[in-house]
Amino acid sequence: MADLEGHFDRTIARDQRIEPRDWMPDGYRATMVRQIAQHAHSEIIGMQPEGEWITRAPSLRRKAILLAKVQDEAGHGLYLYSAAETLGADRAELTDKLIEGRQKYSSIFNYPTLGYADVGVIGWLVDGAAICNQVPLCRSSYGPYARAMIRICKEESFHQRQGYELLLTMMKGTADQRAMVQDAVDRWWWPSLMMFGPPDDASPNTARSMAWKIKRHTNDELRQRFVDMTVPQAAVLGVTLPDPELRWNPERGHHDFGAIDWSELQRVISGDGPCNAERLARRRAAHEDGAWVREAAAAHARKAAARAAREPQEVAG
Ligand code: BYC
Repeated sequence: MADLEGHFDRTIARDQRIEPRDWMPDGYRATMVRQIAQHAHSEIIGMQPEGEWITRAPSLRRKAILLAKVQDEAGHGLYLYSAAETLGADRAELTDKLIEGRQKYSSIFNYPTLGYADVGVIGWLVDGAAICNQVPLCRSSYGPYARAMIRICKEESFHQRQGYELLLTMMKGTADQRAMVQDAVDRWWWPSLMMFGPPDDASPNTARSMAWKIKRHTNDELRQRFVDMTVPQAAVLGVTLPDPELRWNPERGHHDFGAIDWSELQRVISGDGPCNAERLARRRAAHEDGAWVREAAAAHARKAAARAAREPQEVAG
């Protein structure tokens, strides 16, 4: 046992990957399943806010782009559920936990998409925050998660650019279009900062996850990186970020920003955000509607297995 633990500690210390067959402490396995499952659920629930706009996209080009993006998110969910399965988690059980409200997903997807500019702002800010958070996870210590993250980040980067390009187009349009963009930025800015999680001094998991190199940066470090990255992009777009205290601090070499309303994050995480009930009801209905597909696939797999078991005997006979 001491040998196994020593091997695990040395693998982490050398910055090598922990793989599914390696011994790992129970706490490491539980943390990875928790984070990967929450991440997978976020991708799947995250299809809803933008998905609502597929039928209302203003042109065929915008519809094709949005469809591709939402499909990518389904794919991300599937890679991540597969990564959780390598840890012994059962995907059906994870789905049950999500639809019964026993496992979390990102707070950001509990806000409504009120106009088409929201699609652009989600791409710019939400996918931008996701990239900031996820690029370091490509170096996360658990191999299947880190590898899934490489592909996910490539696609998130395309998502971020499509959002920014959509907003640039709208900002070159009419005064009404510019007002729609500004309104969406005003509504999504603070929730985007909350995506990075509670402040470090109120984050129960960060220290352990940093020691295990699951997380490579703290929540506050990544939030700061996101603010620093986004301020110049807002200037190019010509939008105002809704924070009067936002300014460059030459001493810190970073932007200072105003206080985040952590009670709002707490409320949204605990199920009382503007769209929590709607998001879960929709997910639950989709799961129930899809029951016949799962049953048909399982019946087909049973028949194929029975046929494969019979065939060698038939050949022999
Ligand atoms: N929302 O100790 P902490 C996407 C929870 S999908 C909800 O700091 P940790 C996209 C946290 O889980 C983006 N819950 O935790 C998809 C923990 O819960 P437990 C999703 C949150 O894990 C479609 C508790 O609060 N990205 O990009 O060290 C379209 C205490 O927090 C949130 C990921 O999942 C939140 N915002 O750090 C477009 C990335 N924040 O202990 C885009 C992977 C915290 O009760 N995950 N909580 O279970 C991570 O990097 C980390 O898990 C977090 C939290 C930074 C999120």
